[in-house]
Formats: sequence, structure tokens, C-alpha cells
Amino acid sequence: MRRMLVTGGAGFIGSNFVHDTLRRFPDVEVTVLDLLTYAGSQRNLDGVPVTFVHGDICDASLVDGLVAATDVVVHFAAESHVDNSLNDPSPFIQTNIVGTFTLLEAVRKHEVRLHHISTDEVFGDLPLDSLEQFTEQTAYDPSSPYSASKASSDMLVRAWVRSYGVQATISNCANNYGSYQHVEKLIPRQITNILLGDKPKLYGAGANVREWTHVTDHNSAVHRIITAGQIGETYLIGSGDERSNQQIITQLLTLMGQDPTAYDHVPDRPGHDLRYSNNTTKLRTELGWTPRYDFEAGLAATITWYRENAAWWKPQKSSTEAKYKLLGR
Ligand code: NAD
Ligand code: TDX
Repeated sequence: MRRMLVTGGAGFIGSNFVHDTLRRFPDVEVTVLDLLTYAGSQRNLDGVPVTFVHGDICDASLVDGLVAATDVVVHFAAESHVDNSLNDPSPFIQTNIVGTFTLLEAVRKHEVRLHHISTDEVFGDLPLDSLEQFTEQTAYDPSSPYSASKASSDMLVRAWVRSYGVQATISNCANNYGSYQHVEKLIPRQITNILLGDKPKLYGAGANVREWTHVTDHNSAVHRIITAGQIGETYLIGSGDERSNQQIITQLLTLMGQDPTAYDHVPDRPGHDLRYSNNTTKLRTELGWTPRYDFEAGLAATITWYRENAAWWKPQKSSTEAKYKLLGR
């Protein structure tokens, strides 16, 4: 696969994916299609030799031309933040559902391989005090407009595989962290609050659990699936490292030399999913994938990245906090 089209390649995971792809496979010709919403920035691709196309995955004629000229599409583009989806679901329906439909029609027409990036949130949530996990067979039960729109897009991919023989795979990853993540998300929001002398903000009691996966581990799994995954299959991705939000905030404060109790409780997210946990046996045994990052070391490196890249995150910080202020969080 010499030519690759990466949608959403100017966002957090997509830009890390482009960096990793060109580091590992320098001969691949990468084209990025990205709308540069509030979450995307071309600066995330500074110095990286890609063809950048500023446009919308819902633009059928643009997508058709780009898909016709590629060997594989890796589809990251999405509206990705649960709190935003609760506030205004409409861009989530448009980008996540109509955008994925538009890509599917193009890959169907041009018989191009597609890998669709999705999330563990499509399965709903798990009880806090259990060892239950999601598997590839878990029934979909999304809670938020975001997760419902991602679940819809996964269902479209499955239907296009079965009915039209589209050559597609799907992955559902747990929460990611690492460099270039927008400051609206839990970990960068708290790191940048602490760097600015503000307190971290914990939703509700903070008992909700997430499985934290370094973005580079997510992307190494995506590379394995593109090269060795079975068409029509779904793969769960995750590190196995589960922590409560309260533990994360305490750990960040400690790593940054602050009082570990110096955070604010803010009102909870409506419909807040309790716990996510992915069983990744299929990916590990069938495709030989293993995550490389130790969480504490990955978190420390992420703190260092935000410390050293204030010029990257400062322009998005005040507008993000203004949005949270309106939500009371
Ligand atoms: P992000 O919000 O950081 O980036 C999304 C990118 O998509 C941005 O560059 C944005 O400009 C672009 N985009 C949005 N609408 C578009 C449109 N209509 N046309 C073209 N480009 C558009 O998101 P992220 O955190 O990097 O997530 C990437 C993918 O991974 C998403 O599909 C998300 O559902 C999935 N995912 C994210 C996580 C996580 O923890 N962040 C975990 C599992 C899965
Ligand atoms: O300030 C905060 N305080 C807080 O307690 C923020 C921003 C979040 N939280 C909580 C809510 C969640 O339980 O932290 C947890 C993580 O929140 P987010 O970073 O918003 O992530 P989440 O809602 O779990 O979704 C993320 O993982 C799955 C991504 O945003 C999705 O795109 C991905 O699909």
C-alpha cells in the first residue's frame, strides 16, 4: 500500500499516526484530508512531508477524487468530545455518520481498502466494581450523542462490508493520551490548569474509570490491523491500565510537585459512563500486538511535552475554559 489517505490527520491521534507512519514507512505517500475544525491544526504536521487537503469528509466529490487516487483510507476524522456532543449533537451526526457514509460510498466505488477508527464507548459502560470487559462480541449500547454517532458509523461500515463487499476493518480503542491532544480532554486539561496555577476539575465524585492507552500504542495497533487484519473484522485496542479520574488527577498533581488534594469537584457529566475496559486478546493473539508504554512514564513524558509546548496549547486554552464555564464544569 504505497498511497495512504488519512482523514482527520491534523487532529490528536491522526497527526501522531502520520508522524509514526512516515517514521516507520518513509516510502508511503500520505495525503491528509482535514476540515481544520477547532480540534485540528496544520501545525501538528509541521515538517512532515504530506499532501494536505483542507476539506470536509462530507464533500462527496472531493472525497471521491481523493479516494480514487489512494490504496488505503485510514479514517480518524470525527467530532470527538463527549461534552460537546451533549451541548450540540448536530456536528456529530453530520461528521461522524454522514462523513463515514460518504467515505464508504467512495471506497465502494473505487474498491479501496478502509480502516475505520472507533471507540470503546460504543458498548456503553461496565459496573465500577467488576472485572467485566468489552469484547468484539459485546452488544452496542451507546450512552451519549458522541458514542451513538460512532456506533452508527461502525454499523454502516459493517453493512457496507456485508452487502457490498467493501474491504474494511474496524478498531475500537480505549481512552488515549499523549502529545498534541486538545486541552478539552481530561489529561491535557488538568496538566495545563496546573501549569497556569489553576486547579484541576474533577467531575462528580471522580470514581469513573477509564483504560488509558498511549497514542503511539493505539497507532501501532492500527498499523498491525492495516497490514495483517482480516477484512470485515473488528479489533479492540487497549493497554489494560485502568484508573479512576480521581486517581489520574492525584497522580498528575504529584508528578507535577503539587499538593495531591488541590483539585476542585465540579458538577458531573450527564449520563456519565462509569467504566470502560477492553479485552484485547484477539489483537494480541491473532496479530501479535502488545502495548509498549508504561502509564506513569507515558504520563511524565506527556507532562514534559505540554510544559515545553505552551505555544501550541495556549491559543486553545481560554476558549476551551470559557466553554466549560458555560457548562458549569
Ligand atoms: P480530534 O478531535 O483531536 O481530531 C479530529 C480531527 O478530525 C481534527 O483534526 C478535525 O479538524 C478533523 N475533522 C473533524 N470534522 C471533520 C470533517 N467533517 N472533515 C474532515 N476532518 C474533520 O480527535 P482524536 O481524539 O484524534 O480522535 C480521532 C479518532 O479516534 C476519532 O474517530 C475518535 O472517535 C477516535 N477515538 C479517540 C479516542 C481518544 O481517546 N481521543 C479513543 C478512541 C477512539
Ligand atoms: O475536566 C474534566 N474532568 C473530568 O473529571 C474532563 C474534561 C473530564 N473528566 C472525566 C470525564 C471522563 O470520565 O474524565 C474522563 C475522561 O474524559 P474525556 O477526556 O472527556 O474522555 P472520555 O469522555 O472518556 O472520551 C475519550 O475517550 C474515548 C475521548 O474523548 C473519545 O473521543 C474516545 O472515544
